[in-house]
Amino acid sequence: MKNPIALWDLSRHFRTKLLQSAWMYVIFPVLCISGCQSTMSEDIQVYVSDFASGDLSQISNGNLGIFQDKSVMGFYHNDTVTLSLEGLPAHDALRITVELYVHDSWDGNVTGVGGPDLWVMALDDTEVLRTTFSNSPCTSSYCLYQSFPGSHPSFNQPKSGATSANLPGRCQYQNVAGWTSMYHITRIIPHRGNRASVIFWDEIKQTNARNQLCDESWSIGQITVSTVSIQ
Ligand SMILES: [Ca+2]
Repeated sequence: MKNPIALWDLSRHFRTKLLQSAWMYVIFPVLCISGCQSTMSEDIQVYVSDFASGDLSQISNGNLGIFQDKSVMGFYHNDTVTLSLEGLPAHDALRITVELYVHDSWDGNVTGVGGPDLWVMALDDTEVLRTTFSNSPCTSSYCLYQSFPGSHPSFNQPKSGATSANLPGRCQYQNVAGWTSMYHITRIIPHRGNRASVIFWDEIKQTNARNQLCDESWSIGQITVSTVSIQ
C-alpha cells in the first residue's frame, strides 16, 4: 500500500502545477486578449543580496559561509530557510531568482539510503519547485539521474541545466573538481498582497553517512526578488 502522505504530497504537487499552468496559459492570455495591450513588466526590485554584507535580518535560519572565496548563505542539510518580505508595492506576481550551489555527493532520484535528494522552493503556502539534483558521474551502465530542470519525478542527466558543472566539492570531495554544481533558478509566480515568504528547504537523504552535512549540502550565492505587474 502506498504511503498516504506521499500521495497527499503528490496531489499537492499536481495542484500547484495546475494553478501555475492555469495562470501562464489561460488566465494571463485571457487578460491579454481582453485588454489587447496587456504586457507583463518587471517593476521594482524588492530584495537582492549576495550575502557579502553579512546582513541576514530578513532571513530565518540564515548562516553565512564562504565557498570559493565568495560569501554564500549556507551550508545546509535537512534545513529550511525563509526570506520574509514586507511592505511590497502593488503587483500581480513576483519574480524570484536564486543562485543555488549543490555541494558534494547528491544522488538525484535514487531511492533507498541515498535518496531521493530533493530541494524545494515555495512562495507562502505554495510549492513552486520540487526537484532533485545529482553530482554523480555517469558510466555506460550506471547513472543517478536528477529531475532538474524538471519537477520530481522526471529524469535528466546529472547537472542538467547547471550554470557551472565543474566546481570543486566543499567537504566530502573538498577541492575535487566536479563535485559542486551551480544553478540559476528563476520563477515568476502569481502573487498579490504586501507580504510574502520565500522558503527554501531540502529533503536530502544519506542515512549511511557519518557526517551528512559533509556528505551532501547546499548553499545560496544570491537571491533577487522583483515585483511584476500586468499593464
Ligand atoms: Ca543522498
